[in-house]
Amino acid sequence: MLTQVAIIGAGPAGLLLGQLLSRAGIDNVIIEHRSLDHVLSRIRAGVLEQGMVDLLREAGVADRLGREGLVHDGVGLAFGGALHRVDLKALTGGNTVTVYGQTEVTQDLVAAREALGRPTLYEAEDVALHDIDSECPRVTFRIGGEARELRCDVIAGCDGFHGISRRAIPESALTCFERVYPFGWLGLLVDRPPAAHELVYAHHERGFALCSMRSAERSRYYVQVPQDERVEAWSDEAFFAELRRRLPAEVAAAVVDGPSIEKSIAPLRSFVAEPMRFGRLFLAGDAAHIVPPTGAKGLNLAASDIRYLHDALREHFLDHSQAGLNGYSARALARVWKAERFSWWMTGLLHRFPERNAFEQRMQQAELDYLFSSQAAMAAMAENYVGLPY
Ligand code: RFL
Ligand code: PHB
Repeated sequence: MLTQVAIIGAGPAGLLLGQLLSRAGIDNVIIEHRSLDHVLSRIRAGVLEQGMVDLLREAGVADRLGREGLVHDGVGLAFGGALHRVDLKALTGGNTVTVYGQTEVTQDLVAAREALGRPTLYEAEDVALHDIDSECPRVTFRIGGEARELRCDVIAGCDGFHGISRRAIPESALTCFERVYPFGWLGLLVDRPPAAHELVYAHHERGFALCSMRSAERSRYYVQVPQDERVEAWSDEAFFAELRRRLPAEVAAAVVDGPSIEKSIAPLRSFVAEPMRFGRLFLAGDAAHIVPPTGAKGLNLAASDIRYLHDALREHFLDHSQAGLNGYSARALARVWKAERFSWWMTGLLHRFPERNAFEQRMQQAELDYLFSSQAAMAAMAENYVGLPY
């Protein structure tokens, strides 16, 4: 099998790249090690920056997003028993975010790819990259026990944090930066109306909590839990009781209980691998970097990587220029590090850190107080939350 771009991974990064390339007439094949059902049922992110919405529109996959996405002009921050509002739109000169589940983005991208008749090879086992520092890289894998090979010009490593692409780069050619947080997020999805019209991020002495949503009828809630917590230890009742304890009274009273349709724990990590290229292999999305979910940046960073990688691949295949590919890593990383900083800052601001001493806790308190006493501080938070320009 032969193609121009072999894409490893059918997450949002791989699918979006495939869609943009296909529309530009650049041949591509996606290789995914899970089943289509698994890919379509993963519950993850929910908040899209305007830049990502615009990119999905350019990719021709934003019709349902336009109908069903919820545009939010502001976001709530709760601490000390009170709810404060950051007016994103007013503070950024008109920018907003859109609430639309990653699950829906993935469904729309899969449907668009099927409509174009482009190949995605699901349930691929033993995926391995070869000759990535040559002009003729190859991908080998097995499907249903049968050995297969895909020859290509370029490989896009879009296979997430646990994928094989980053690991195919020699250790000596990669520098990794990492911070693992001593807690995770226990998330619950429920078919009940959200507690508030906008998201509420809450700092409480018992730990962080977040009220989010997928639609006017479906809510997504999170509570901070210790790193080694097991999801089986949490009944739905226990979850809702803990969530309410961490919210201001008026928000807690508006939470509507119901049976969970999904409940899982996500660890929190900051991670960056530099550079995002080795030879003909280009990393994008979670394969190259991870942010803690507090700033809602992970999916959006995957989208900005794909914006840059797609532009570079167009230059390579259509204009026969290497400049874009040569500049890809530096261009992507400049935006990645700023989102890493924001996610790290927001995580530090809102969580309970068991190791923080009394002085550090007062510093955290002072930073929260300062945020809501200063237009400049709030504007800095707002401009990062809606997403820095591409
Ligand atoms: P993905 O989504 O992990 O997709 C990678 C794909 O590669 C496949 N794969 C392989 N395929 C072939 N061969 C192999 N060896 C392979 N190994 C893996 C996988 O099966 C998968 O299909 O990475 P991608 O595309 O880079 O997308 C990144 C986003 O998924 C991620 O950043 C976000 O979900 C992070 N995130 C959030 N981001 C936001 O922007 N806003 C949010 O509100 C937000 N909330 C979240 C989040 C992530 C969470 N979890 C569970 C980690 C909330 C949570 C709870
Ligand atoms: C979500 O709805 O899943 C969500 C929203 C905001 C975040 C993280 C996750 O910061």
